[in-house]
Amino acid sequence: MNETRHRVLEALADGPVSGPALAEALGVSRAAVWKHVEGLRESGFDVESGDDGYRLASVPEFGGAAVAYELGAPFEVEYHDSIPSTNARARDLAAEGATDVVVLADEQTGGRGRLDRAWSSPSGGIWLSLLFRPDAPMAHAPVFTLAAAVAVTRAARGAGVDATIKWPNDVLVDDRKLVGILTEMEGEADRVSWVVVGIGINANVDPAALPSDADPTSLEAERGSPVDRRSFTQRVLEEFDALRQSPETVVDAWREYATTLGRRVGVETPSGTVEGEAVDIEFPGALVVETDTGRVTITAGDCDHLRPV
Ligand code: BT5
Repeated sequence: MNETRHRVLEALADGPVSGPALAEALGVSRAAVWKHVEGLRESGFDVESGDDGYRLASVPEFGGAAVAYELGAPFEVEYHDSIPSTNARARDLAAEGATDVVVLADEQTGGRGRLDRAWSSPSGGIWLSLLFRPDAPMAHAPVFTLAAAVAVTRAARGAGVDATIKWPNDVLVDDRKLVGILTEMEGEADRVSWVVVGIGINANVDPAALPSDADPTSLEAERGSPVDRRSFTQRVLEEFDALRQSPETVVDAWREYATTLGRRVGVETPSGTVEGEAVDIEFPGALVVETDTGRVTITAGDCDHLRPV
């Protein structure tokens, strides 16, 4: 949202305020004020006009302007009603040199998971990708995936949903999948150029409309009522922004919400399956598994929680 529109919006929120008074306060013409008010209405903001001037009556449930309004994190928001994949769009923006942008969509038609798996993204979800350029070596990049999981888990708990994290990137409720995270990046060994953290949140969607093999759930299904997607998204972005600035705190925060630690796991890695008890996580995100033949540290893989033997 441009700076003047943002200031108009803030003034309306404190309103009522008359058009001429607003024009004078912002140093713009009355016609410009009117144009911004119309623009806000087109974005779904309900601006009432009465005898004493304009007043903001309600904020849209979702959308770019809604999420940007009163967002406490320095991300620009690019919103799409429908897009193939927010990660693909964020990668294009990365190639153009952009940073600190969040691409947000109500629906994805070609959502992607890891290893080219499909990610089902019907309307009503929160499908977003964060593009940023951390000052970190490539080897530290996994910490941002953990940070995203912590951020969403906190937002979910704030919305009354008892979310936990399965290593490395699933947010679950009682072993049902609520959120998936896909991190992509580019850079050289000693320096990350950009990171795109894609977060797929089953917000107000019916789990029956999602692939059943993953045993999916949604915020709406867990709460029994829809979640406010605007404030939920803002909370995720604000939590993530704070965590990315102190990566050294992320692993401790992650441990607090982890459901994997202390469980028997089977982790499929490129060099075979590792089975044992998950005992710890190490910076920047490796899982430590106690196997029959000793401790193994795994940096990447697909993790299954197994029944205790
Ligand atoms: C993930 O992959 O969990 C990462 C998903 C990342 C999606 C976000 S949405 C915004 C951004 N834009 C994108 O295009 N992607 C990111 P993975 O661990 O590979 O899990 C994929 C598996 O989860 C699939 O094979 C299905 O079994 C299952 N699945 C698909 N859609 C699901 C959904 N909406 N909820 C729960 N499970 C789902």
